[in-house]
Amino acid sequence: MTNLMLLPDGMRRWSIENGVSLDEGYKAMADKIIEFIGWAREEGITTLYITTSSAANFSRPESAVTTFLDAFDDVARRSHANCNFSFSGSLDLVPDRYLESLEEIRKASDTDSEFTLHYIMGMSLSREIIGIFNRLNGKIPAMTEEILTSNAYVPEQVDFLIRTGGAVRMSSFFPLMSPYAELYFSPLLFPDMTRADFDTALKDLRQRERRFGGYPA
Ligand code: GPP
Ligand code: MG
Repeated sequence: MTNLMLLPDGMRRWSIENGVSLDEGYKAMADKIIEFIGWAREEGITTLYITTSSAANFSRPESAVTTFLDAFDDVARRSHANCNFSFSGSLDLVPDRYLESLEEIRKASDTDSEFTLHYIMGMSLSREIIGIFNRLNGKIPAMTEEILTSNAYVPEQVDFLIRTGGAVRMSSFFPLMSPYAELYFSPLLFPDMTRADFDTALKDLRQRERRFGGYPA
């Protein structure tokens, strides 16, 4: 049981490099994610988390926000029939029509599937923690790791994380309660990623010695 988180980055630059609109760039992302889901499933990944945006991404011009939300909605629509689909995050930032659409897709998805596709929308560690505090303040005697984990945007510890686009930073995308996530940074713009690139990333991640703070076995 291995889960993977994907941070697909680099679509604006890909659009410029290829002389196409941002919309076309995000369409290329959507097609690539559909392929990526296939690769992940073939490799035995049980849950694929995709960070659809950080909270800060919502301060982009409305048309750019609509462009990425439409693309992710399209991916969920195209893939939900044979996977268990869900989503979480700073949902107060997401316009209602997208939430309604994703909720409909979630309900129609195959909840018995052995593979889960899960979107994390509007990632932000501070918003996540503030949200948990405000929701539970006065309702629990004390915070525990279990309560924190079960209220986090990502409902389990992330095993592997792949970020494309060349930035070697987590920005707002750090998954809470995932201290031992193995990170892989690729210089590729996401729509350019190939199966061979994916295999290289996964091979690298799989050969890491995961010690979770202990001594080597
Ligand atoms: C960013 O591409 C991608 C998204 C908004 C989806 C999630 C964001 C992550 C960083 C994972 P972009 O529009 O920022 O392109 P570029 O990096 O070329 O500016
Ligand atoms: Mg970017």
